[in-house]
Amino acid sequence: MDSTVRIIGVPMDYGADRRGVDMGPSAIRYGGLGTELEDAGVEPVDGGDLFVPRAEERDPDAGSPRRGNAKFLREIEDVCTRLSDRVADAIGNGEFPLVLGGDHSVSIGSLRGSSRDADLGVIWFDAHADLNTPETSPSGNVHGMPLSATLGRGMFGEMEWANASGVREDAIAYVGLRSIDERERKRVRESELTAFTMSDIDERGITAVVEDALSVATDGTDGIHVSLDLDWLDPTTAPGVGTPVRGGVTYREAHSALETVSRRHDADGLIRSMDVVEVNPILDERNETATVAAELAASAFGKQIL
Ligand code: 6HN
Ligand code: MN
Ligand code: MN
Ligand code: MN
Repeated sequence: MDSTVRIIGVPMDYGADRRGVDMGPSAIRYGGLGTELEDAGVEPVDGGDLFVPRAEERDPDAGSPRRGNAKFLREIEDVCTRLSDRVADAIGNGEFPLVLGGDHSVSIGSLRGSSRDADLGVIWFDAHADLNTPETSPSGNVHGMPLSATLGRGMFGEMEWANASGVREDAIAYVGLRSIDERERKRVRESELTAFTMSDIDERGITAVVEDALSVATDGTDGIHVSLDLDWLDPTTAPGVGTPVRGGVTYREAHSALETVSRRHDADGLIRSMDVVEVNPILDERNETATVAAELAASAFGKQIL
């Protein structure tokens, strides 16, 4: 794959309780992202980080009560609106935006930007479904809501900045789910979302599952967004995340999954954008999770062993 990868750091932790995920972009860079991408044969261009005001100066409930349970919605709106412009501009310039989180609420901006001029399929590598709304969320943390925001579900229906009209429910595929809230489970079941759980990976193997997910996300779309939440991996491999869940994919399975994405990209050129989120350096061990994040991004861009 020969192209320019535009790195966009988003040091935001407004969407998560465990403070520290705002240091993710820096840690992923220290984890070797630049050289990893060069090894993958792409040209990284680092556009630096978006400005994100410190959470200490802000009131988590400034958006309440009309906006339900969701915390820091105004701040997230501001950051995601600017991010969506950056992502759309990069694509407009023929570049490939690689967004470094930050907590998973940054995907609201990535998806809106990437789907501005396209019908977009989505692959969501995550332990969680991220399908809560301000009404259903048990935590009030927006990182558990980005897909509902994108689809305009619940109160998000009134929030133009969050919605991505170019993303259809039936073009979204989860890979690796294993922690779903009760009301999310109902939503997933009643929806047209495709959900591959860890059990599917156990039974069928990672490659077959990712190939099916790619088929869903490429069906009738102009391209794909890949969202990689590091808590998708098992905490033994990726301990530096705010919401770890036992029983995730191994180091090898994760690489194999992203290599499968890359092969499909080489064949069809369909991957438009990617985000790598939820790396929390405070909870990490010797920057291991950030290093894995950098390596997995490189695998998605075609880094080969031989
Ligand atoms: N993430 N379902 C839980 C919640 O608070 O809504 C956890 C969400 C985790 C979100 O890891 O991106
Ligand atoms: Mn997530
Ligand atoms: Mn998660
Ligand atoms: Mn369909």
